[in-house]
Amino acid sequence: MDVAIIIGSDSDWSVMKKAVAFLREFDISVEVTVASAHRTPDRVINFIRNCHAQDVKIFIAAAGMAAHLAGVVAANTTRPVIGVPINSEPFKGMDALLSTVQMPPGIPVATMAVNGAKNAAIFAAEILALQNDNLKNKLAKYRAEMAAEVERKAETVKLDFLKGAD
Ligand code: RP5
Repeated sequence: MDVAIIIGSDSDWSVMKKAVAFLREFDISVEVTVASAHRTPDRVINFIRNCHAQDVKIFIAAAGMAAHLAGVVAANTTRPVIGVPINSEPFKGMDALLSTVQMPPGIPVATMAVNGAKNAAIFAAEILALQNDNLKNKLAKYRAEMAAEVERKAETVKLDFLKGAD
């Protein structure tokens, strides 16, 4: 197994399924579970142990509010942990962002943007690509397609601009 995703609640799934979609598109093996650092701390630890047994290479941990899930995952593995703060009321994800990104020295979490599920998957792919040329080529193609899309958008806006559209 390449990547394990831990979400703090099923309410995080609608955001995090975008990470799963990207990883599957790139043929990266992934599994997902719900485990909460504060509601089910033993479940988090047991899942991480099980992932180690399956040689999971990267963890992605996503939680909202001040749940500290990614930090707890990072405390229990030396494999890379990517954190995704989830947007929620009343602080719009700022609480989750700070609880994920502001890890004290010694136990790092690579923190993405609030709701940054897709970038978490891309970042995981980039780490795996260090030892996988096929994946490296796929990522290069993905970037080239994004660049081509910007060129198409630029052309569309330019044509509209020249027509004097408001
Ligand atoms: C966090 O609390 C979860 O990650 C979720 O984002 C948030 C709210 O959880 P639910 O009340 O929706 O289960 O632990």
